[in-house]
Amino acid sequence: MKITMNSICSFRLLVRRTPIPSTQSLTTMSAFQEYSSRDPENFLQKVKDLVSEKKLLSERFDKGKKVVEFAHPDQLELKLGLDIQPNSATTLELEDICQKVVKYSVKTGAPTFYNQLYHAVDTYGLAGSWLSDALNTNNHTFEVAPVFIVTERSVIQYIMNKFGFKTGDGIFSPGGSISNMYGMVLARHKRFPDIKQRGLLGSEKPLVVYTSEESHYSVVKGANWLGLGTDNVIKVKTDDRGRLVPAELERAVEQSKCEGKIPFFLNATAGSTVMGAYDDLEALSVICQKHEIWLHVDACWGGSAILSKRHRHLLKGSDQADSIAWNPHKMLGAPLQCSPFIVRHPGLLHEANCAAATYLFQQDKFYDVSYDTGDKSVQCGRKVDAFKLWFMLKARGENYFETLIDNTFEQASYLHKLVESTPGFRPAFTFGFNCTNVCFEYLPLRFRDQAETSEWKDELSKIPPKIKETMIKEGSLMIGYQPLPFKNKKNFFRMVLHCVPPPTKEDMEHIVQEIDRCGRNL
Ligand code: ABU
Repeated sequence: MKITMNSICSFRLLVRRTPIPSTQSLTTMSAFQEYSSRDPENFLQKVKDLVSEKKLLSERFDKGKKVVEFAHPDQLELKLGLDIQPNSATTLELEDICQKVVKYSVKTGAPTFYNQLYHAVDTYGLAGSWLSDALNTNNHTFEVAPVFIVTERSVIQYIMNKFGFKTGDGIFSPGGSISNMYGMVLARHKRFPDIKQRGLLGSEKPLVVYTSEESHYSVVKGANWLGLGTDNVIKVKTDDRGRLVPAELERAVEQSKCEGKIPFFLNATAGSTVMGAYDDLEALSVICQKHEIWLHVDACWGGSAILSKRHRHLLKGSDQADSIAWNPHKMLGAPLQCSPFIVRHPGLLHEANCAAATYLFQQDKFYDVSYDTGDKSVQCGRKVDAFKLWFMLKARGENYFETLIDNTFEQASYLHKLVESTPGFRPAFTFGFNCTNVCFEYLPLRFRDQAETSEWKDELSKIPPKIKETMIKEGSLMIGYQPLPFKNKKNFFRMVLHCVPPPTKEDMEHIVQEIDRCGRNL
């Protein structure tokens, strides 16, 4: 029986009015007794204790523990007991499930997890996340989310200042891919406001999007979702560091114009997914202004450098961008998801997205309705993502994050040097590293001092997946690998360094030793 407030009320009425319970009411009664005998608050405390006991939080994670207890999907399905029964599970069963969830989940707080562009969570960020989750608020109007609405406004203003926007607006979106899509929608609305109402049908000339060959795949997805067509995404060539070549952009734009198309959107990247490339925003902004193209910066990965005096030069020219996407849930360790999107044009976010729901955004409310920010969003239901970022920035202070970011870049440099100097290792690219991604190749003994023929390359390409399989099955290290066809590269490793937990020289040395241990005799 599904327990709802209605069924509980019916049960209460039943108890008052029916002296001898029927079979049906007995079932209801036992379900209700089970329901009311539960102590969910105590259960929450148990979950918190489990998090502490298993040392899941980054600052205290035991380095010797496995990063993952790997089980194949079919094994895991059996272990977890995923079937939903008519009757409730007991508290003991639930505790067992929680233990298994922790056991079989990847420990992203381990100093052996470098698989993705996210890592461990900042503990104060997590506190902010738990608090906002517990208050279960929808971040659309001031009347239901007063604290979170003002927090979002304030932290958006803070981020705009950091990236050099003197005016503008912003919103937290559900991930970088959606932020990049926000950029496209705003670009289109600014130039062709009629499309909002009339749609794309009847537009004779295709709108063209430009992005580097090294950029994130969400740009292609966005072009699909917005009806622009993936054929109208032009992947512009990059240089040896993975940066979009401005002259190639200019050439591509001229070409589109000759074909009768309308260049309207450039996605520049600040910290690309694999090579960590930072496009030259100053040079690109000049081209964009000349051709009336919106300059959006996907700074989801590399944007955190803005908090470091030593590294913020990588984002020089960000003040010229029309919009910027940044994911503090990546390098900075804010809880997933945390994706602020900012735009330099005040009012545009609302204008492009508003649909004026009369049941939410009444204009005759008694308070300043400019604080009802929900109509700027494509979502109606929107989680509170700003608060956890604001809370961790408040708790830690800017100097703390600056120190962490500088350390992360220093450790990336140290790892790059290790890769250059350790037998069997070599950088994947001659330029070194851009952001805190360190790309390298590993050669088992039998590959060393051999002619590097295409057969040799094909064979070497099989090594990263094999090493990775061993490491995952042993739970010793998680690090990514990939080919990069447009750079004529077969599989190589990509190490991604983050701020939390702060990587150390010892961690970097462990990575090299572990790969060598698993791979030297392959
Ligand atoms: N949003 C990009 C994530 C891809 C990666 O972690 O490699």
